[in-house]
Amino acid sequence: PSFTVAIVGATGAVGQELLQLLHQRKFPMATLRLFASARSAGKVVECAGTRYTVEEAKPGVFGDVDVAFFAAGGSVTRALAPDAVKAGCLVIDKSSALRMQPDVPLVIPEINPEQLRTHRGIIANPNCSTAVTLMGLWPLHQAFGLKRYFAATYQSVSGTGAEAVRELDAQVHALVNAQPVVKKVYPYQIAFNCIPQVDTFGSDGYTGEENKMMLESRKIMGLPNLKVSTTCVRVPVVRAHSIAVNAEFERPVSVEAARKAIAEFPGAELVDDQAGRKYPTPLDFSRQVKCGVGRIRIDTAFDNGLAFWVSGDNLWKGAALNALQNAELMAREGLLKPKKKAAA
Ligand code: 11C
Repeated sequence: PSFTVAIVGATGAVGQELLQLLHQRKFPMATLRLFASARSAGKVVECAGTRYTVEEAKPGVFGDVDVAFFAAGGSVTRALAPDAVKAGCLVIDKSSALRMQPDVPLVIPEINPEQLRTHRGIIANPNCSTAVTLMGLWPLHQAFGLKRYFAATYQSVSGTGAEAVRELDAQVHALVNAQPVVKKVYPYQIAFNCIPQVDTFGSDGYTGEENKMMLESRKIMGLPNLKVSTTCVRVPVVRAHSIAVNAEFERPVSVEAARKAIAEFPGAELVDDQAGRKYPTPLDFSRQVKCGVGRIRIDTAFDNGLAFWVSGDNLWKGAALNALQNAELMAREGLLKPKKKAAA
């Protein structure tokens, strides 16, 4: 079957990636409609030789839509997702608004695809740092049984959005030309610096991003009591997040068995060769379907512990690609059905 597909937030960073990926991966589309705020309505966007006119996202537009990808932030999801669900449209949401709601499955298709069968109109997708971390952690959990993990993230500016990418670029240009640096998006200069704050602080001193990594890891892996402590850091990288992870397991570990588990996991690519100085970097794993895992070694501070490094595209596996993979799997398994029968 072919579907009537919508992207809500089509002009944003994640929406633009979705538009490309829907065409590149040949999602079966009868029609594609692009929605954004009233400000962007009327704008023409071209992709794969087709010109799309952006429409205003508002209640009442989802009548003929089979599946809508929401990539416009939490407030738009809260305002419009219930209307889409009422119209019988499946919502695949990239925002953080509904992820922790008990009746909303939060799905990485390589980890908990069975949850796709439990939806009530909305499927949530994880935060980008969580998604990339779990592409290394999940196969190791399968092999050894995860007990707890610590992590530090190295997050690219595209996670903040297109405006932050422009800010990094402008600051680099200013600095190499001995001109004053302008800061708007971040409170500190991001060029040639790193900022140990992603999102706002909670009363426990952890940031929203750090809290999401803990709560979303528990929900996706089905480990409600998992202990997690992370430090999330913004670095002057344009695209792809990296995470240094130290994890403790129930059962004895070995580097060899860990490498095998990673190599066999469909969401990861093992890049781990000390002699050849091979390990994943964000540049190498930008616009890649898999996340790269390397620097696997026995952790010296934990019993049954492993340390590793993972890099993955925050706009792909961390956002648009994961959302699309969920839709692809639902279409393949007959969980997504077109409202209109194709004309004979
Ligand atoms: C960042 N992880 O890199 C954020 C962006 O919960 O989906 C995505 C926020 C989210 O700043």
